[in-house]
Amino acid sequence: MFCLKDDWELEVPDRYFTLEDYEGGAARWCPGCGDLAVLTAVQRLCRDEQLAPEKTVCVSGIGCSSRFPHYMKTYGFHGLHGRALPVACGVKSRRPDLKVFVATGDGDCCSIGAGHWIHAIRYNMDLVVMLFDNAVYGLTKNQTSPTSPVGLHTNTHPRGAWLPPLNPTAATLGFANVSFVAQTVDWHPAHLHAVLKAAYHHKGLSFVRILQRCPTYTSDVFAEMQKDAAQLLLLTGGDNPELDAATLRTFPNQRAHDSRDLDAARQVADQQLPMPVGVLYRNPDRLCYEEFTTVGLDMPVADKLAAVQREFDKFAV
Ligand SMILES: Cc1ncc(C[n+]2csc(CCOP(=O)(O)OP(=O)(O)O)c2C)c(N)n1
Ligand code: SF4
Repeated sequence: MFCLKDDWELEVPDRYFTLEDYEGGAARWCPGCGDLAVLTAVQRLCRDEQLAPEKTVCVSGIGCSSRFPHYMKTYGFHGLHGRALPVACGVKSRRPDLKVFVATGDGDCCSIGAGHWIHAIRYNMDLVVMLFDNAVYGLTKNQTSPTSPVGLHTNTHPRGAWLPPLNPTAATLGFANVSFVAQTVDWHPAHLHAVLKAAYHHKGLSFVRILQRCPTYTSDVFAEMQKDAAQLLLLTGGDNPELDAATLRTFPNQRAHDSRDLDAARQVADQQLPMPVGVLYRNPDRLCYEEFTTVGLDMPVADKLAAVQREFDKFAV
């Protein structure tokens, strides 16, 4: 047990957690917002994996999607815009026993938080990072984000966005020490749940881009994909989750994909139509930074004090 004194140890009886055990405050997202689907998927995952709520932490930055921790009855940290990842890394570096989920928007992660994004991928701590990509700044009411498509009319670009959008999966696959990259959509609950489950079981940072409906500001961006399943390409085989026959039938386009092949993953990530969904890349052998940051955490206090004293003694005059 980390950071708890022996006499604080709690007697916790065996419990079976139901969905209710993870339901926090009533969600205040707009009707039809894809964030609700992701919330439901994470609550189901926690229930399926029987994660103790007091051993689970949801961390976020600022944005509509970053309201996520309020709606989970777990520990939570609703932090500063762009700073979800350093907070999550901090939690993991001192409490590796906690299960940590990160909710971050395309503005939060790919704009103001981009520097932290690069280094969190490199640290590869055992986190599930969910990028809620609605292609816009939602909370601040409709500004262009790094993933907004060219031509999207926003308050900052009323005549349409000019710049080519950033591709979050392709970018992540270019960062050092990347270990897991997946893509899914909020409107396919079975696939969303299966991908989040695969992400949870991966040891290291699992980066999951979720194409997310924002009916208030970007209702057109994913509309065709929602109507026409042929605009999605289901990746199968390799480290992709096993899907049941009924779910498989909902994807007219499928392709076997070797998720251990980084070059193949980069090629798939560059593809826009049909949009690939599934595990693009997984490397279970990447180094995880918490293996270093947690060394000595379970040392008895007397040994820690003695070690500190030895260090001070080196400077004694
Ligand atoms: C340092 C700082 N800069 C700017 C803001 C204003 N702000 C709050 S949320 C946000 C963008 C939210 O967009 P995104 O991260 O994509 O999340 P969404 O609301 O779309 O889920 C901005 C610019 C802020 N709160 N703090
Ligand atoms: S503005 Fe968009 S992202 Fe924000 S709650 Fe409403 S629908 Fe969801």
